Amino acid sequence: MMRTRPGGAARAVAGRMRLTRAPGPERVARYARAQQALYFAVLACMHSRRIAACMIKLFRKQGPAPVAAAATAADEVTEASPARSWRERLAGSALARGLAGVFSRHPRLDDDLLDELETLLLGADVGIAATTTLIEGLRKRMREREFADADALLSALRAALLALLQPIAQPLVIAGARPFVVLMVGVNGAGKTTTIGKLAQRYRHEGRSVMLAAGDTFRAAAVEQLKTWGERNQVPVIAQAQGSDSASVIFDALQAAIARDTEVLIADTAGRLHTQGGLMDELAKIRRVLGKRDGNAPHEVLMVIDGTTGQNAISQVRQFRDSAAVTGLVVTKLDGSAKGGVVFALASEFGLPIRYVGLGEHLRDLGVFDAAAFVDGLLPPRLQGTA
Ligand SMILES: Nc1nc2c(ncn2[C@@H]2O[C@H](COP(=O)(O)OP(=O)(O)OP(=O)(O)O)[C@@H](O)[C@H]2O)c(=O)[nH]1
Ligand SMILES: [Mg+2]
Repeated sequence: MMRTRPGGAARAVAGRMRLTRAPGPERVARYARAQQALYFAVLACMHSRRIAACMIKLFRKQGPAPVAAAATAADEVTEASPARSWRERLAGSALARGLAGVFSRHPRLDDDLLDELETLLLGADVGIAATTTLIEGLRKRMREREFADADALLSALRAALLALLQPIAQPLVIAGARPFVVLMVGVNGAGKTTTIGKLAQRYRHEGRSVMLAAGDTFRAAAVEQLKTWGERNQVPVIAQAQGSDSASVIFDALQAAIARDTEVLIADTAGRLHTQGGLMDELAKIRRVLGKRDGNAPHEVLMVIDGTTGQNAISQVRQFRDSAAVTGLVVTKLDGSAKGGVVFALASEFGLPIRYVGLGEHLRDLGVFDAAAFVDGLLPPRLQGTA
């Protein structure tokens, strides 16, 4: 356990700042680590010294960032394996692996267990606010001798994680409008178009009529990509040439969906950085244009978030929420190298519903977000269902 003494964090940083006389590449790596340590020492002033100590401990363990990402678990997802459990799919996440490690290294209830847990949650993108609430709650109850052993603490952790997620596990209900218009937004490569393909299949299986709008007119291959998903699901795709006005494509699709009495219209949009003001305004224009035909459209604005993004997801959601009036979230790629904790950070920060999660690249790899399945998929098996 890293006990905090006066000036302990500052001393740790100072130790990491001794950079002279190291060979070139090593010096660069040490400099990067020292910068990280310094950053978290500043955080220490802003928040609490104990959190900063955890951060420093974390980066000592991690060392420099790996140069290349490891292969994702999605590589294993095939037609033959559609029924893999949440646990199997989440097994690769840093949070699942870390939780298993912490509780096997600390079978006994003590401060070290809580300290390691705190370090793990911070490192797995759970975020400072949610981590502090979770750990302080558990620490208080431990001091009050509420837990008989580490298993009891694990049960309490499960309950606390569930309490954080349950309010935002609100499935998307397709009702109240026909066509029900879903507008997909998010940064580049988050998984919008793939998620549209998965949603189209899901809604088709529910017996609904579906239409897609190729509102990503920016990228040459985007229209073709959506048409491929349309063919696979046997749903029509309304598209225009690359470079045409996105709002007008989506408006045309709404007209067509009304004319054909289609139940669900899902509109793709080009990926954009949340910092690109002009492109964010385009989303507002799409909303305005749709509103001319149906004052309530879009009925759902789904923001797709790449689960491997880490804490940057928070600023992305903040910007999209304000510019595009996001009503629900989809977190993708939780099957791969995602740390997993970002789901808790999003829940604690925004309270926006998480509608679906992407658990692989296959059409069937989209789950309605289930708070209990998600938490149990991350926690060590011995705890499942005990809370
Ligand atoms: N492992 C995994 N990969 C995913 C998941 N969802 C999407 N992908 C992959 O992420 C990559 C990008 O997906 P797209 O659907 O093209 O992302 P996009 O947001 O439409 O990208 P742009 O149109 O460029 O903004 C593709 O290689 C997908 O196969 C998921 O849940 N798990
Ligand atoms: Mg796309």
